[in-house]
Amino acid sequence: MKNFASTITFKYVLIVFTSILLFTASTGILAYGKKSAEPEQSVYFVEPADGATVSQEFNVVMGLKGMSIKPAGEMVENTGHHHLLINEKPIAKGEVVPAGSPTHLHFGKGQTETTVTLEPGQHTLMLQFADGAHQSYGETMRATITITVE
Ligand SMILES: [Cu+2]
Repeated sequence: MKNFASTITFKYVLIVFTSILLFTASTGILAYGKKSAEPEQSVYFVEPADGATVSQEFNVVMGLKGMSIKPAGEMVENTGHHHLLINEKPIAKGEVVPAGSPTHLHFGKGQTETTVTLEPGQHTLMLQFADGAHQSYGETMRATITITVE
């Protein structure tokens, strides 16, 4: 009788334990899936890669997801153009990306590629997408990398 009872108890504990394990695992997988989901709208560097070492003259290829490119001047929702900020601070959402600055490059014609020449050393490159009036879309449409120029 004692053995029978302990067998039942053991089975019960096993079932409860397995259930908890499965539940934890499934919620864990769900939470992980949510966390790793990429934002629907973003900009990114196709080239160069973060941490890359490049020669003084190098190509920059700008990627865009979830919005479309439109030359500057026209204000259409979810459209805009790229900006490349070299060793600059981020531009807050709604603020205008400065014009006529050698470190704030506008791609107002809708370009997605450019060639940059920099002095040797470490540099920060920041992509900032902005609307037809050059107003920053803020952090969600920004990407930053660090490169070494040799
Ligand atoms: Cu602009």
